[in-house]
Parts: sequence; C-alpha cells; structure tokens
Amino acid sequence: MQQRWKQATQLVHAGHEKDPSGALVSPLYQSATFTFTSAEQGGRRFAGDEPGYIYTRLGNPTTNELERKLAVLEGAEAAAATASGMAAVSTALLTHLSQGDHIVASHAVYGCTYSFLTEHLPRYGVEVTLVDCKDADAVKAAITSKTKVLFFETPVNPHLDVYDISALSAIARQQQVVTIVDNTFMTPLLQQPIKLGADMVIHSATKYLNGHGDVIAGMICGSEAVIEKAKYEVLKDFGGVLSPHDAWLILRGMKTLDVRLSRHCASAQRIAEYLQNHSQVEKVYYPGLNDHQGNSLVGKQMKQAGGVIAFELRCDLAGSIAFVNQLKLWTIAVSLGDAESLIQHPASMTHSPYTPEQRLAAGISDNLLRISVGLEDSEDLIADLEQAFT
Ligand code: LCS
Repeated sequence: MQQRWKQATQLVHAGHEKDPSGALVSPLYQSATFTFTSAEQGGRRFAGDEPGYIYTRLGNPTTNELERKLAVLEGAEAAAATASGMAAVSTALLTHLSQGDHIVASHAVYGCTYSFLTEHLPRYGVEVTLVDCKDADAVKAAITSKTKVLFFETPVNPHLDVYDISALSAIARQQQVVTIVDNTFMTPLLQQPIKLGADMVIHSATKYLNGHGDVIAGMICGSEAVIEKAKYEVLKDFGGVLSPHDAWLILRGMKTLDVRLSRHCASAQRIAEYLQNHSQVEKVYYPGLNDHQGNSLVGKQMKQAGGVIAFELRCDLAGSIAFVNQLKLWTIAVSLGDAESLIQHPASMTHSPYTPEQRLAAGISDNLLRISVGLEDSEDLIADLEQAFT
C-alpha cells in the first residue's frame, strides 16, 4: 500500500510503525546495544536464527524506519543509512569492487568522491577510468571485461551537467555492469534512478533529505540482496553507520521535503533567470534554463531542475571573490539543500581535491561560483545579489 501512495504522503507516513504508547512521532531508540533474555537468545540472534536487534552498528529501530522510508520513496527494495554521504559512496562501491576490478566513473563528481575514486580505489587494486558521461559512446568504449560498476552523479556537482540515466544504465546492463547513481541534488521527489534502470542510488542525506543543516548522513538504496551485503559485510566491518539520533532528525526533516523542494525549485528558477539576464554574468548553469545542456531531460528524467545553480561572472577570479564577500544575506559556506541560501567557490572549496588540470578536464572553471537557493523569499535573495553587483 505504501508503494501506491503519492510521494508527499510517503514522506510523512512510509516506514512508520505505530508505537505501543500511542506516540504520534516515532520514539528515538538512542541505545548502543539491545538486551537478550538469555545467552541462548543472544546466540540465536547472532546466528541469524531469530529476528531481533543486537547492537546498533548492526541495526537500530530508528535507523531502520529511515531506511524503510527512503526505500519506498526511491522505489528500491531496501536501503541502508550511513554516517555521511562519503560513507554512502565508499560503502556502495566497496560492496561491488574487489582487487583487479575496474570502474567507469564520471570525470566530474563531488571533490571527495573524486579523491575516493582516484586515490583510494587504486590503492586497493581497483582500476578507474573517468569519462564525460554526456558522451554515451565514450562510456560504452570505456567498459572492459573487468568493469563491475558505472558511477555518476546527475546533475553534477558543481556545474550541473545532466546525464541520461536510462541510456547509460542500458549500456551498463548489457555488459553486466552495475549502475550506481548519486541522487543527492535531486532527491527521489525529483528523480528516481532505479525506475530509470539504475541498480543503486546513493545520497548525501546531509543535503535536501535532512534539509536543516544540522546532520551529516548518507543513504544507499538497491536490491534486498545488495543492501544485505552492504550492511552485513561492508558497514558491519568498516563501521560507517548512522547514529540513531541523526536518523531521527532526518525522519523529522523529510516530512517537509515536498514543500521545501517546491520553494527551492521555484526560487532557483527565478534566480537563474535573473542571473542570466544580468549584464555582469557571463554564463549560468541551471538545467531549468532553455540553453542548458540538460534542459531536454527536465520534465522527463527529472521533474524539476532543483535548487542549485552555478555561474561565472564577467570578471577575473579576484572580482568573483569580491562579489562573494559583498553578499549580506547569502551565507558563504559549502553544503547545499538547507533553509539558508549558501554560496561557495568550487575550485578553492568543494572541488579543491582536484588538481587545476583535472578541474579543467572536468569542465570546472576557476571562476565558477555555486549557489544553493534556500527557503528565504526570492525577492530578498535577488536584492542581495543586486547590491553585490553594484
Ligand atoms: N555526493 C554529492 C553529490 C555531494 O555533493 C556530497 C557532498 C557528497 C556526496 C558527500 O556527502 P557528505 O559526506 O558531505 O554528506 N557535497 C558537498 C558540497 O557540495 N559541499 O559540501 C559538501
């Protein structure tokens, strides 16, 4: 039944089980461990012969509620919560990859994902090929007999390139390659990669899912079998599980995701158009604009264009930095998807793990600024941008 609800209803009710006390809101199970009625029962639980909780690193009722909710929203069989978006990236990849394997990944991804792909995976004997996933033929050509995973974000952090999930997943599937999509910028409300053919979805739940800037968290979604492996082989031993308190905060935050996203998207469209028409702006990157590379997929693959915009000013780097420092209402900070509107400089902040040459190859210019449009009134946000231009 939960699968048939509209997503706004799923956000409020999916995964929730009535509490015996009658509490409207699920209680927070802030407990590291769970008691057994006998030594025999403990043994049975460890052996998997009896269901029930053991220890929060292996499962917790509050965390499980969040996992059930996100799985329903993504149209996945199951989900696992992780301690950060990076724990989601590493867990999803380590679930599939072993020494000698090969992965094809997008050349433009969040900075620490880039480090994980290019510095850490090779240390464990995994070969990585980076490609521009706008070019489906290049993706196809990069796949070898050793390729196990195709990994990309769409839209891409920070310049919002959009990749065709159905086309890329189909190419991967033909070669028995697993497609993993980072859906952080969209959330399942704007894009459902599994329904488009991807095998796994990951999130930095730090962003829109929680939405209040007070939690670091991640999620992975996929088939029952893959999530079982991720939880009881990778997360159990590598240890990057989410704290139940943070899971409880995300459960609270997610109830309002639908209404928050409506505001984020409407304001971002307005602000993108304002920037596009500004004489001091060189280029705006926002999928909701007609001239954007991914515009034809808005309304199809993605319901709306989201709340993040990137742009370049008609000035040098020092001028761009001066513009950022001139803002009063926009806050200078990394992260995105919060109530507060944020601005950051990818080359020196989120994408600083790249070398300048790697950024150039990935299409991330040194002049690029990235904004996350918050929940303030868009007129106030535009007025603040306007005073920073003058
Ligand atoms: N995936 C994407 C697309 C991200 O944007 C981020 C973080 C992560 C994964 C990692 O998530 P975390 O561990 O931080 O929860 N992106 C950030 C950003 O653009 N600014 O600060 C963090």
